Amino acid sequence: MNRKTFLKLSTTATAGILLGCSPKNSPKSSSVSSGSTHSLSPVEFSLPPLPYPSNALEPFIDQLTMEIHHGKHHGGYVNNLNQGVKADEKFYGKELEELLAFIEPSDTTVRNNGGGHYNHSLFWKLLKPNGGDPYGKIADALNAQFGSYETFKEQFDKAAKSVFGSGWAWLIRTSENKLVITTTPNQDNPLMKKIVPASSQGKPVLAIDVWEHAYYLKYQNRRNEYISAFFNIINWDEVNARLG
Ligand code: MN3
Repeated sequence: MNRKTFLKLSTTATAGILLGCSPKNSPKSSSVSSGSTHSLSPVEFSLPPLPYPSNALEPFIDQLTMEIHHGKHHGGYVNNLNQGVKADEKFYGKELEELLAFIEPSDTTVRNNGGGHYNHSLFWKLLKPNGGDPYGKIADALNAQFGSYETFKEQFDKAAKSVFGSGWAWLIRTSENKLVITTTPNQDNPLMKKIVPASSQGKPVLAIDVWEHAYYLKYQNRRNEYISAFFNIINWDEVNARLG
């Protein structure tokens, strides 16, 4: 049998099977299929307000940076995400975390902007004025995993400095319940199971945005000073809540 005949036969066979099923299953399968196509609509994402005034993190992060970062950058990710989701039915009905686990590397718009929306929504909550040193569950966990808070700080600081160009440094809780420091490029994050390596996958517990837009107005090229400042404004209540 040549290739053309084979293709023709297999097409006919498939069509025959489908047709053969159709009289018996038609009402049920057609209602299931129309249900899954038409009952889902694109989820509309929105920009969450900052959980504190835009000048609350001064002098570590300045007011203008917060306003542009939140209103323009994060706002832009939300708008572009909504456009990207509307453009393809495969994204319909999916909440944000589900969407991040679902996307493939080639889903560029949803990857960049869905990541941008998730990462920034989390980042605002992870910050607060006068954060101080860790306490409670996270203090114990950091001591157990890294030896001391100081050692954790050194390693997290080093990871954040090591990101080349734009990206994020993370503390994640892995499926084996370990705390691990990792980094991702651009707006990728540890929930993107089909995109980031297994070693970067887990539940985000702490994160720092090291894109230049997060610090350039105040710190210019001095990323290391911005990273040092970050440790003064960590919301350990939120970190403890995320440890679960
Ligand atoms: Mn940012």
